[in-house]
This record gives sequence, C-alpha cells and structure tokens, in this order.
Amino acid sequence: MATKPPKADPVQDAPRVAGAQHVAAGLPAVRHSLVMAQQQMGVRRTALTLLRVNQKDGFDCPGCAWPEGEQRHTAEFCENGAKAVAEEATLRRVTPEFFRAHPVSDLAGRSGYWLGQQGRLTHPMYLPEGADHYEPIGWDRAFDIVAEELRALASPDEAVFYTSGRTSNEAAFLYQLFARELGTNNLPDCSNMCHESSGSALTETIGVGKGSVLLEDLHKADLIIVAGQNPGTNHPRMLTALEKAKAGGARIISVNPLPEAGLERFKNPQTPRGLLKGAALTDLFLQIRLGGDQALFRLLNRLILETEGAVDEEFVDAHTHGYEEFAEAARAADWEETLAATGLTREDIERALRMVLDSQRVIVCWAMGLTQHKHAVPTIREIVNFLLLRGNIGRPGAGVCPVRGHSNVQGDRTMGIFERPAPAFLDALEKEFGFAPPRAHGYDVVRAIRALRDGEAKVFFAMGGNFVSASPDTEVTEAAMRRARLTVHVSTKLNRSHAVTGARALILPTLGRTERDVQASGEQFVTVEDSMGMVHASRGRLKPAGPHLLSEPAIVCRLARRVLGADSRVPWEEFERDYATVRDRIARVVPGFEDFNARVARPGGFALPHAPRDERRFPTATGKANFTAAPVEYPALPEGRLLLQTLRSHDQYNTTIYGLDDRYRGIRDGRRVVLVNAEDARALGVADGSYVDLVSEWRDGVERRAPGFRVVHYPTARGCAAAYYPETNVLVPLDATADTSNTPASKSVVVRLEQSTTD
Ligand SMILES: Nc1nc2c(c(=O)[nH]1)N[C@H]1C(S)=C(S)[C@@H](COP(=O)(O)OP(=O)(O)OC[C@H]3O[C@@H](n4cnc5c(=O)[nH]c(N)nc54)[C@H](O)[C@@H]3O)O[C@H]1N2
Ligand SMILES: Nc1nc2c(c(=O)[nH]1)N[C@H]1C(S)=C(S)[C@@H](COP(=O)(O)OP(=O)(O)OC[C@H]3O[C@@H](n4cnc5c(=O)[nH]c(N)nc54)[C@H](O)[C@@H]3O)O[C@H]1N2
Ligand SMILES: [Mo]
Repeated sequence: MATKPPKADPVQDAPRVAGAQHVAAGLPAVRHSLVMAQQQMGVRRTALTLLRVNQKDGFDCPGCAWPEGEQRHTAEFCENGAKAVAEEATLRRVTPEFFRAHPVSDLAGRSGYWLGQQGRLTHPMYLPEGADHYEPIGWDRAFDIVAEELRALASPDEAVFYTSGRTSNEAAFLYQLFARELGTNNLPDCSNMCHESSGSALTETIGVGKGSVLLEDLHKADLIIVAGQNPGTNHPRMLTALEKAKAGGARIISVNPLPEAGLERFKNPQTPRGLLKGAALTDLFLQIRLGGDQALFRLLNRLILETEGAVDEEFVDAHTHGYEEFAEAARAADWEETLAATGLTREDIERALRMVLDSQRVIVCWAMGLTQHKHAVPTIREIVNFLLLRGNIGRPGAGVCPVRGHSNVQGDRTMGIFERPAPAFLDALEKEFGFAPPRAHGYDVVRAIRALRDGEAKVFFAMGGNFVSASPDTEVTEAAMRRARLTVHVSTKLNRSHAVTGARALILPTLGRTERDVQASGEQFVTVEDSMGMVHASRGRLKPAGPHLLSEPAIVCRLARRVLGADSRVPWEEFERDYATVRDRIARVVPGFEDFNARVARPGGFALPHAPRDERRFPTATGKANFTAAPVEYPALPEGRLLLQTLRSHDQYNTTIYGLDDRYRGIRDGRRVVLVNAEDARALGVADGSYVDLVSEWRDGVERRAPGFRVVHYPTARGCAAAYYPETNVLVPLDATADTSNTPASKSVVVRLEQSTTD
C-alpha cells in the first residue's frame, strides 16, 4: 500500500473556527491518528508499529515522558503518541535528489510543517562555505570537517553541544563524556527552555530536582491539582491516570487560564464504557490569569496557617527548615492583591481551600504554564511550601509532579547533560575515565545564543532538536546561528535549523526509537527514564529508514575518535560495539544505576531512588526540606495591552507540525490565530475573525512583530491571550527569562494588537 505524498506547501494559513470541544479522546482520536499514520506509513506498517509502542519488549514512545504503568493494553493507545510514531516511521524520504532540487534558500522560505512532511533524512549532507545546495558526503569526511573546525578553536569553550530530549541514556552519557573530554561544559539542552525552573526550585527546596511521585501515587491521591498543563494534548495517557484516581475517590482542581478539553471530560479509548460515555475530570476549574499562580498558592498557604490543626506540625518540626520566615511572609498575603493577580473570586479560592483541607493526600502536577514565567522558580517553591505545610511530600498519594516533556529529557539530565554539573558527578567521571573534566560552568540555551551572537562561540553541534525554531527571539537566534563557523545537526527529520546555518553545515541522519540498531556485537537496545524516574529499555523493531543511517551512540563514538585521537582515555570503539559496556560505566558513575545491565533486563525496568519520596530524607544544604519566602510577583499589564502565552496546538510536537488543526480548541486549517477574551477584544476594538499583528513590547525598547494573526474570541481569562509556538517565538525577547533558571518567559509576553497590514 503506497503512502500519500506530502501536500504542497500550505503557506497560505487560513484558519477557520469550528467551535471548541469539551471532551478529549474517544473514537475521533483513534480515527484521526489512524488517518495520519496511514498517510505516512500505509496500513500494514501502521498496525505493526503501533502495536509495539510502550510494550515491555517494544520501543519507548517518542512522544511524551509520561510513565507506562504495570498493566499495558495491547495498544497503549494515545492519539498524539501515534502521531509521533507515524512522523518517525514514515515511508517518505529526503534523499540527495531532494537537496539537489531544493537549495537552502528555498528551504529557508518553507514552513516548518512542509519541511517535516518531506520525510526521513537518509544521507549525511554537507553545505560547503558559500554554497546554496547541500551535497552528499561520506561519514568519515563529515567527521573530518567537525574535527577540523573544533581543532581550529582557540578554546573548547568556543563550541556548543546542544541536546534535545529524545536522546537515549547511552547516547547522552557518551555525548557529555565527549564534550567534557574535549574540555567544555557547554551542554545546553531543551530542558533549559522547559522544566529548568522546576529543577532549580526543587533542588533548592527538597534536594532532588525531580518529581516525588510514582504512577501509583496518583491512583491513591485524594486531591490532584493540575496547574499550567494541558494533558489532553500533551500527555494524553495522563488522563487515564486521572480517570483512575477519580474512580478511587480523588478530586481534581485544574488551574488554567484556558478551559482545556482533556481536563473537562475524557473518553478513554481503552475501555468500551469510556469510548461511549466518558468521565468528567475536573471538580473545580480555577480560571487564573497568566502568572497568577504564586499569588494563589501564597494565599492558600495563609489560609491553611490560619486554620486550627491544618498544619502537619510533626512533619514541619522533624523535616523542614525556614518555617518561621515563610509563615511570616504567608500571613501577609493579601486578599485584594490575590484577587487582582489571579482574576479569581473569593468563592473560587474558598472552595479550593475546603477541598485542600478535606484531603489527606495531595499531589500538584504542572508543566509549562508554571515554568515559563519570570517568577517561575518562586512560583514552584510556593507550591513546595503548600505541600510541606500539610506533610504532603514523602508519603503515598502525595507529592510534587512536574510532568516532563520530551520522552527522555529527564534521563539526559541524569546522564550529565547539564551546563552546571555537580562537582560529585565530575569527580566520578574523573575517577572512572582518568581525565580531568572542566569545572567552569558552560552555556545554557540563552547564554549559548548570546555567545554565538557575540562571536564567542563558533561551532554549534546539536544532538537532535530544532534549535532555531524552539529558541526565543527568532531573529536574534537566526542571526547568531549564521555567525557560526560550523553548524551540525544529528537529526531524523528536516527542520528549519538545517536551513539557517553557519558558514558551513552538516546534517547527520540518525536512527529513531522505532528502528532496529545493530552494531558489531549484535542487536542493541537503549534505555530511557520517564517523568517519574522509572528506567527501562527501548528496542526498535523497524528496518532503518536507510542503509546510511548511524545510531546516535555510533555517531558520538566515531566523532570522538576522530577528534580526540590517540590521546583519548575512553574506549570509544568498544562503546560503539556494545552498548552494554556503556551501561557498565554509567553504573559506576551515576548513583542509582548500580547493576544497571541486570536490572534493566527485567521487564518494566526499575525505579531510581528519590530520597524525599523513599525515606523523607532531604539532601539540601540544610539537610531538611526548605520552606522559602520570596516576595509575591505577577506580571504587570499596561493599559490597552494583553499578556500573551505561547503554547502548543493539538497537531504539533514542539516545532514538528503534524497538521493545521487544533481540534479541541475548534481551530481548523491554520495556526496563525490569537485567542482573545471576547470582552477584552471588544474593549480593544478587535472583531472576531479580523486580522492583527502581534507586537511585543519589552523594556529594551525593541518592537518585535508577528504579522497576520486571525483574532478568535475565546473564553480565556481576562487580559490574557494565547497563540501557538514556534510562530510566536519572534515575540519572546532573548533576555526575558525566569530568575534563577534562565528559562525564556514564553508564557507572559506583553503585546499590543495592531490592525494587520498583511490581510
Ligand atoms: N502532542 C504533544 N505532546 C507533547 C508536546 C507537544 O508539543 N505535543 N510537547 C512536549 C513537551 S517538550 C512539553 S514541555 C510538554 C508541554 O506540555 P504543556 O505544558 O501542557 O504545554 P503547553 O501547550 O505549553 O501548555 C501550557 C498549559 O498551561 C496553561 N498556562 C499557561 N500559562 C499559565 C499560567 O500562568 N498559569 C497556569 N495555571 N496555567 C497556564 C496553558 O493554558 C496550557 O494549558 O508536552 C510534551 N508533550
Ligand atoms: N515560545 C515557546 N518556545 C518554546 C516553548 C514554548 O512553550 N513556547 N517550549 C519549549 C520547550 S518545553 C521545549 S522542550 C523546546 C523544544 O526544543 P527542541 O527539542 O529543540 O525541538 P523539537 O521540536 O522537539 O525537535 C524536533 C526535531 O528533533 C529531531 N528528532 C526527532 N527525533 C529524533 C531522534 O530520535 N534523534 C535525533 N537526533 N533527532 C530527532 C527532528 O529532526 C525534529 O525536527 O522548545 C521550547 N520553546
Ligand atoms: Mo519541553
């Protein structure tokens, strides 16, 4: 069965509005994903591939990082997981002939959607200086070019090694090892734009920068608060866990400026009853203003403190530090200010409080709605305060649950992909491999862009991802990238980062999760860590997209041998031959991975230790869980302006666009829409269906403009607007980042709407 060819470039983005839905999943979800999968893979391959997703002997879904759980259905089915798989397992190919037909100047004018639709990359490709066409190149010659440019640097710190979150543990460990043996900690990753704020806040307060709950805990909770997250689209399998929690008596509060379909009602495609009837999930919807969460939790904390017997004093005395100072700050929380910051009513907050006080076991889940604000870190710290007050960390059914994005983003960090590695990790590397790793901190994403912009970094190497589209301040980032001497992308699919390059550029095609990985010692598997610290194996079964692809571990090992030569202390050849030898080293370097090979061989894998969760031990500077007391912040909104959040549609995976619909929000055939509250729109004089330019205003005085967005009147919180990323990344100033974590503040951009000049 032939697959359908990709559509012509749908540059004309003509959004229609079809009415938002209130129910997620169900039969339409199954149907949509099958249609998309069959267009890319044909019928037979669709059936064979989707059956292997998240099975114990199959591959880890390249979609989100939500855990699998013990009881797996024949098809652990999830619409957006199926789309992610189809995108990778597509039968379409981007060959050298494609690059002959499409010069870089042509690719640079194409939409991200069109680029992604062309299919899988099949050959290493090289763009010589001054050329407009990529040409095929052999692997050895490609590695020579990287080696040449790295050797020409005045210091290894002039190179940047980016990682996106699909990279396996083995590849990530090898990649950081290579960068550090070369001599740099310039290891920015997508986490810098994602959950860095969670890591910063949690490390400081509980001593571990990861979530403290397992899947079973969700099933045991009395109350689950889902704040700043849209699981119906981004973590669809989480809805099954929420459904199960509700069946066990849990209640759910969702805190969001938007009423998101999945949180309203969910039809579980796994059960016949679910398919027909569906379950209401949210008990209380708090329609908060963008950035109002810290104020909300601060007031809830005050109200808990004022309630006789509500504080778990035993826990607070035994396990925490900083209570007095925090309590003083919390007691000063002001009703009026909180109502202004959140846009909520007094009744909303009182109802939430009653639900909190009625619950023994509370979990707070969150994602980008909390992490991408200037005050993201204090917001998440306030949530920790909230949980600590009632002893909700380190016991079943309770805890912090930052829901991670990319399928192995958490594992990559565990493997040492971090620009600010802990000294203990570097000591362990030194002991194991016998070279002295660099100690100075490297660049995160924002600092890497500045360094490229200022000519201080000259080689940019990416292990996956789409750096120029995912990063803020598109014009600045693209100009920065064009200043590089060499840009290299290890990729599965074509994207904009291949078209906005340094003086020279390389595309190195690699295997995806779904594909068989055979090395000299035989067939290999890799491992990943999910959002809850469970580590398990992932084994691809499909024939690779082409005979010239190399696996990510093989690319790193060969590159390292070429660059570091005989001086290297690392047995790169052996590592490439047999990934089990890499796992033996991980076992000796990374705590929690003892006996790695044996333990990962067990079906389902194993859980990494988490001291606060397992033993109520908090490895912080004080040796206790830390209460904190930061001043309350929320975004200021000047007159006549809106706060814009940049978010995901239902038909995208970050910068990978699957289609032009956002079914749950009722948007069809286009992505250039801005959702505006109808009353705000009236006050601003913008009619439903009219076209506007979004102009971002920031303290640097530079006006950033995204032209031609269709206004959609939508029930978002007052003063708040929403539009899709990556199209809106032009609006996010490079220097507008979260305090401490330096994550781009892409959920609160002050904009004005101007009559569009392009409609
Ligand atoms: N299908 C699919 N799955 C994905 C992804 C994808 O693109 N597509 N991306 C993956 C990745 S890398 C990540 S990080 C996750 C992202 O998962 P999410 O964080 O769910 O993604 P966003 O679309 O950014 O949605 C942010 C949500 O927070 C709300 N929000 C925004 N600002 C605020 C605020 O100030 N306060 C509150 N309370 N809510 C707010 C928004 O209305 C929206 O519901 O998903 C992962 N999974
Ligand atoms: N304005 C705004 N900006 C944002 C966000 C936002 O909410 N708003 N979200 C941020 C977040 S949370 C994140 S995580 C980042 C995402 O940033 P990235 O991780 O850099 O971007 P992706 O779009 O996930 O990367 C997609 C590309 O990865 C490659 N790829 C896919 N699978 C593989 C694989 O197995 N191996 C290799 N080597 N390559 C592969 C493909 O070539 C594909 O084109 O964007 C951030 N940017
Ligand atoms: Mo992310």
